[in-house]
Amino acid sequence: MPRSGFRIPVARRATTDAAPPPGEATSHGMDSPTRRVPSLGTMGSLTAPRPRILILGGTTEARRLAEVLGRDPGIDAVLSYAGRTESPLPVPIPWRVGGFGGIGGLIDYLRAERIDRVVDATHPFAAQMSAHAVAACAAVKIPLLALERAPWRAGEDDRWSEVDTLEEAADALGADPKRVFLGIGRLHLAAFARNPQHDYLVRLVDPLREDLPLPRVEVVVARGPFDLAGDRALLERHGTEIVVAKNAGGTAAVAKILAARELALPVVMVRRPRIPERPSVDSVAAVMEWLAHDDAPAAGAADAERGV
Ligand code: 3Y8
Ligand code: NAP
Repeated sequence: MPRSGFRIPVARRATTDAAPPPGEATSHGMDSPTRRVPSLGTMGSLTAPRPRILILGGTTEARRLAEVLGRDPGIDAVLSYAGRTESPLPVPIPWRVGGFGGIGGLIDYLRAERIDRVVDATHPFAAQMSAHAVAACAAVKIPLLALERAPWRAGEDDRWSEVDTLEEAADALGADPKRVFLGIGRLHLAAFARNPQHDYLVRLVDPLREDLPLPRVEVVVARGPFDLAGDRALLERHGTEIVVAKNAGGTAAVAKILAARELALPVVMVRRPRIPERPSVDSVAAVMEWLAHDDAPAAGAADAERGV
């Protein structure tokens, strides 16, 4: 078992409130007007130009960063969603939804919006977006910093088997029919169609818009963050015998792992995909520290690049 990473709190024997603290998704950011702007350019500025930051979002950490930046008049920031869900939660800074159009599209966006720095606060499994950010920031010569949480690591009471892909996770379920909780979302459910004999419980952010490739499936529609009591009740109600999860890290999705531990259920844990090297931190405070210093590499090249 890997020794690094975020140690999942070991709950006391009795069911405790060891569930992760509720996420901040419902914090004051929720009541801010939705401000989807196509361009930071409309922000304008009567004073010296403020640094322009692109946050690649879609996680609790990205939200927390947006909430801090929303209170900082000295920085222009925009948060970006891919548009994977029907109604992404608003954040208290300008935000955009949709892909950029590959690495080239991201380069064009960075130049057109005169972005000075990028914070990649996407999910550890959003490997393509992160790889594109590395390539585009190198091409435009602007600093990139990743904000990412440490991976979970198993405790002595955990019964994990680790795999590298969703396909391997499907194979790890074995042939005998089982009751399986797939806590992996929607995008990779097709990998489990090879094992139709199991009774699946899946949890989706949005109601179903198409048939799932699984003949025996129950769907729960819920957006995290999740808590231990809720996930334990869900697994007990379903009679889950095995849990499949991605090693997302953080607190918002750990409840199913803690519930599996309490119920002594095996977990098939999908390791994180590889992401190209880039500087990274694991806290909003560290990002703010990085933003406060202009010694990040290549800013000068970026100016030359933009002919300013
Ligand atoms: C669109 C933005 C916030 C961020 C909240 C975090 C926590 C709750 C837990 C389970 C696991 C899963 C899934 C999950 C969690 C946070 C975070 C997180 C896991 C939203 C969001 C977007 C997405 C995309 C969505 C994926 C799916 C994955 C559901 C918003 C709610 C399973 C990841 O239907 C789909 O297409 C869903 C796609 C990528 C993975 C998959 O393969 O299906 N997230 N999730 C983002 C965008 O468009 O850019 O709608 O508001 C964000 C969050 N989901 O603002 O507080 O920080 O991780 N997201 C996993 O961990 O395996 C649920 O059910 O136990
Ligand atoms: P991915 O596979 O790494 O990226 C696929 C493509 O989606 C990217 O090349 C890009 O399209 C677009 N994209 C991804 N993230 C984007 C963003 N934040 N803003 C604009 N475009 C984005 O991504 P993914 O795994 O599908 O994740 C999509 C989003 O869901 C991300 O915001 C991520 O943080 C969030 N999320 C993902 C997971 C997960 O399990 N994968 C979990 C929680 C949250 P172009 O090439 O056209 O630019």
